[in-house]
Amino acid sequence: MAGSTRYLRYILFAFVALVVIFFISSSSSAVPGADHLQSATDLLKGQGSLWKGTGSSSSSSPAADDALGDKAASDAKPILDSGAVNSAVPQHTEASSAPSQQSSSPNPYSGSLGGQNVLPGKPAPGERMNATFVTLARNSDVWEISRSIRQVEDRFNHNYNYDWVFLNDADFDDTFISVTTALTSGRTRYGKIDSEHWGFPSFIDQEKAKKVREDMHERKIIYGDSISYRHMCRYESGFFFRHPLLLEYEWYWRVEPSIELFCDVAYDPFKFMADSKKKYSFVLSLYEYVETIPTLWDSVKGFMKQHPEHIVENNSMEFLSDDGGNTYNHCHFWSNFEIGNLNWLRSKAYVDFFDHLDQDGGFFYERWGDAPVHSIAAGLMLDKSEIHFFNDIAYYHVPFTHCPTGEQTRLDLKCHCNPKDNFDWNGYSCTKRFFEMHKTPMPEGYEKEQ
Ligand SMILES: Nc1nc2c(ncn2[C@@H]2O[C@H](COP(=O)(O)OP(=O)(O)O)[C@@H](O)[C@H]2O)c(=O)[nH]1
Ligand SMILES: [Mg+2]
Repeated sequence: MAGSTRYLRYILFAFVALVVIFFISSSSSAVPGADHLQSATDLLKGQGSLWKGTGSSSSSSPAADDALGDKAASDAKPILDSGAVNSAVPQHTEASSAPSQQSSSPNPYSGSLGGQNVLPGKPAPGERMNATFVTLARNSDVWEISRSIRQVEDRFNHNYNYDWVFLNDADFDDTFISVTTALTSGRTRYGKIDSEHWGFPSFIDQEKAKKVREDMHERKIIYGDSISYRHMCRYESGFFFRHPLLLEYEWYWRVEPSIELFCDVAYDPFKFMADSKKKYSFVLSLYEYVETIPTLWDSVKGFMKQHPEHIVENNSMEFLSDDGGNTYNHCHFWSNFEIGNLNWLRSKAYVDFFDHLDQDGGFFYERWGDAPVHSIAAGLMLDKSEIHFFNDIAYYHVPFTHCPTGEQTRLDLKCHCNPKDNFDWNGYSCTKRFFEMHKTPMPEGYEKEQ
């Protein structure tokens, strides 16, 4: 009897245990959030179908498909199916982020700027000048010019959104166009150079020009043997401002590949130029490599004789010559940076000047650079008050740096250049002469940088 009672007790205990287990499992759906709980297998399956749509490695792995045991997963589209990614994202967001409905850090700029390329920052108030950046470049310059654009945009143009005109003697390719368009905040425009403006003029003696290149090659003169470099110098000297795309603008800012801007540009230099009646500007000046321009000054003197009407009275001859114009001291403004007035370059005076030099053939029989050509033109045909030195635009083009003189300026403009690298007060710079000519005091702190 005792044995059967014990059996009965065991049966009763087992029955109660079954009832309790049943009760717990059926009531678990009432646990808050239980609808969203997934087993590890469910989670893996979910991720598997997401991976399926976004990468080739998982979809090409039969082992992974088998492990998931999910037909739908193995049927998913192979690669880069953005629909699959996007449709999965909201589920994930819903499931995990109810509290983030109250966003703790709204983007203050969203919706306020319109254009998709606009970098964070409010557009600066005020009018815009009829101005553009201009870059002459080859397709192969794309990554070097990208670095320059990013710096110009970060330090200045994301607040101003000026246009950017790119010029090339060949067609720009898709990569160049898409990368540069993505980096700029203003309109980008791409122009091909007319072959008439990029080539040998008919009056050039090809044999003579070839001999010059061979000779310069032997003498190891930089770019001495290059034909394309000569076309580039001639184009920048006499034609870029006449390109149909540039005819629409009054002001330009030239930007070359691989330059750096070290400080914020906290105002609109185009507007500054217009308001203060400037026509040409520079940040670095230096002495030209004599071997590249042995007869340039002879040609300039010929022009002065032929066109005395173009030489202004209050000119900068003192900057260009130490003997009243008899000889050239080789000082020039470095033209890889320029902010200037296109109407001045398109004026009869400048075009007469360029034509005169061009006829003398020195772009091909020597290796005249656009920097001395622009500088001499500005020095003789602009009033000296129309040429501006931008101390506050900090700039680098290999191998020289202009880092603003004056500690407070550098701090105010968040500069990241080392003032010790500033070239301005070095013996090879002509900037001191520019200050002496204007009889203006050197910027504060210049002695410490000599
Ligand atoms: N389209 C084109 N641009 C050129 C050519 N050669 C030079 N450039 C551009 O002209 C400018 C000056 O050339 P760069 O190589 O920087 O000369 P450097 O600064 O004097 O050493 C740069 O903006 C170059 O991208 C060329 O053959 N074709
Ligand atoms: Mg350059």
